[in-house]
This record gives sequence, structure tokens and C-alpha cells, in this order.
Amino acid sequence: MNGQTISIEALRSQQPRYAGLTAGHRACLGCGQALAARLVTEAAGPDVIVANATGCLEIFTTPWPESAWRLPWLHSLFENTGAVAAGMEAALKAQGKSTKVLAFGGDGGTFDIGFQALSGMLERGHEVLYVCYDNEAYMNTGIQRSSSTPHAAATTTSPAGRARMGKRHLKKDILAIIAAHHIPYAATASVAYPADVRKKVRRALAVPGPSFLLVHSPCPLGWGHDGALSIEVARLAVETGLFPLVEMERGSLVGVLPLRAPKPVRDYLALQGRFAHLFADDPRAREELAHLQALADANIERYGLRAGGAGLDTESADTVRRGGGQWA
Ligand SMILES: Cc1ncc(C[n+]2csc(CCOP(=O)(O)OP(=O)(O)O)c2C)c(N)n1
Ligand code: SF4
Repeated sequence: MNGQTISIEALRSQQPRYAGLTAGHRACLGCGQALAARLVTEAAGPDVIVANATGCLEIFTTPWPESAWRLPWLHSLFENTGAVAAGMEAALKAQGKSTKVLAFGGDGGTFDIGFQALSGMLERGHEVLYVCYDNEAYMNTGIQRSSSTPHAAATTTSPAGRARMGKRHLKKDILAIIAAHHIPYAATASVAYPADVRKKVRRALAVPGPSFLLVHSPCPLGWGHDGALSIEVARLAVETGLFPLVEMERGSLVGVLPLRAPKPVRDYLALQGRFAHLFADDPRAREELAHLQALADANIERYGLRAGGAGLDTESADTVRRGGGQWA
């Protein structure tokens, strides 16, 4: 020791910022999930435990015998992540511990296969933050369509061709279904808005009871865009109204990212191979493009995005801030 003293603050500022997911994992370049998981775990801090469904995030972070996680982490099944997280939370509560429980799943594991366990976890009021990394298909097994895949996107099981223009069905409105559980907090977020992701994680962890975050996470491989464009693609999904950023408290809309001048959906779609067939000289393509624009316009109207969230339920927000209600 040279006799110099250093303040705790100065010492802290010299430490690397906490990252629950560190470098050295095996995600593709530009993977939105890898970035999203880093942001989520940074914001949540070290006193957490994670249940992670099968999927790309689980696979690329834990090639045996290595792990890129710097926190207690458990691989759950595809179908039971909500139940595993609920059990962890109950056990920690019984031991009087304040460690936060996080559950991670892809859209296949959340919208489809793990939905029953997730719904039960929310309905029983377990204090878990469930994060769905939404890359809009079953990427880990070869880009099969999920109920989150957008209308008209081409996947290996909803190809574009003579018979159809990609996926025939609409993207499932998972946020509305989650909101119908009247949980304290549910929100959408995007890797293109990192500060917003962190803010929503902190907000979700501050409310007593279950919370849910849907993070739009581009997949260069499955969406067919250059990995360097992931942030631009994610930002355009928000700026066109196709992926609105909203917050719900006990089932009511309480916050939106306003869109004063929404961009045309073509700007978003044209960057991605999964929508390339929509730019062919084909009347069906023109019809589907118009349909997707109508879906974005409907989102803009429904959430009052131009007005910055017309009709927000401030009474509900106040109730949550006061900590009143079912989970208080
Ligand atoms: C019950 C069950 N069905 C199917 C599989 C095979 N499987 C493993 S990963 C995966 C895809 C995961 O998709 P998603 O949840 O969207 O996550 P992503 O890989 O896209 O991040 C599938 C189908 C499995 N492991 N368990
Ligand atoms: S396939 Fe997609 S989600 Fe999976 S690691 Fe690659 S970029 Fe990420």
C-alpha cells in the first residue's frame, strides 16, 4: 500500500459495470436476444436467479461445460418455465430471501408451448419478472413459424410461393392476453431503445407481484438481414407502429412511446429477406403490403401513439404507484 486512500464511490466507478451475461457466448453476429439479455440482466443486478426456457438464448450461452452467465441460472424445459420460476419464488419466499426471480423464454416458449405454465404463474400472483425475447419464430430449430411470427413473413414452415404469401395468420396479441391477467405491470420494449429496456426492467422489479416484458429482438439469420442492421431494423419496427412500445398496469394502458410521424411499413419490411416476396410485381404482394400498413395504422390508433397515448388510465397508474391492490 502506498498510503493513498480511495473513496468507495471512486472504487465503484472503476469497476466494470455489472453484466449478468458476459462475452464469449456463441450467438450469431448481431443477435438481438444476446443484446436484450445483457440489458435485462444489467438492469436487474446480481441478486437474481433465472429460469431459462429451451431456445437460442439457452443454447448459445451454455455450451457444456461453459457458461456465459454470471448469475444463478437454471435451464427449464420449453413448456414449464413459468412453473419452475413460480417454484423458485415460493421457495425463496419461504426462506425469507429477497432475491428476485427472472424467467426467460423465446416467443415459441412463451406464446405457444410454455403459455399454460406462464398463465398459471401470473394468475397465482408469483413475484416473477417473465421476459420474452421475441424474435418472431422458432429460431433454434430452424426458423419455424410461431404464433408470434408476423402476418406474411416467410419461415421454413410458412414459405412464400404460389400457394401463399408467407404466414397466413396474424401475430398473436400476447400483451393483451397477459394484460387480461390484471398483473401489476406488463410492457413491450425493443433492443433499439436500451435505456427504455433498463427502465422497464427496474419498474417491473419494483412492483409487488408478477410482471411481464416482451422485448423485440431481431434475428439476422431468421429475418434475413445483415447483422449490422439489427438496431436499425428493430427501431423501424417501432417507428412504423408494427411493434408499439407500451406499458400496462393491472390491464390498463399507462404509457406509450409516442410516434409523431410514423414511418411507412415498407421501410421496415424492405430490409428483411423474410418479407422480400412482398416487393415482387404481384397483386397479392401489393395486397399484403397494404394489409401490413393497415395493421400498423390500427396499432397507432388503438394505443393513441400520435397523441402520445390518448386515453391513458392514470387512475390505474396511481393505484400501482401507491402499491395498492391484489398483490400489495
Ligand atoms: C417440448 C419441446 N418441444 C420442442 C423442442 C425443440 N425445440 C428446442 S428449441 C426450439 C425452438 C425455440 O424457439 P423459441 O422459443 O422461439 O426460441 P428461439 O430459439 O427462437 O430463441 C424447439 C422447437 C423442445 N426442446 N421441447
Ligand atoms: S439464430 Fe437468431 S436468435 Fe439464434 S443466435 Fe442466431 S441471431 Fe440469435
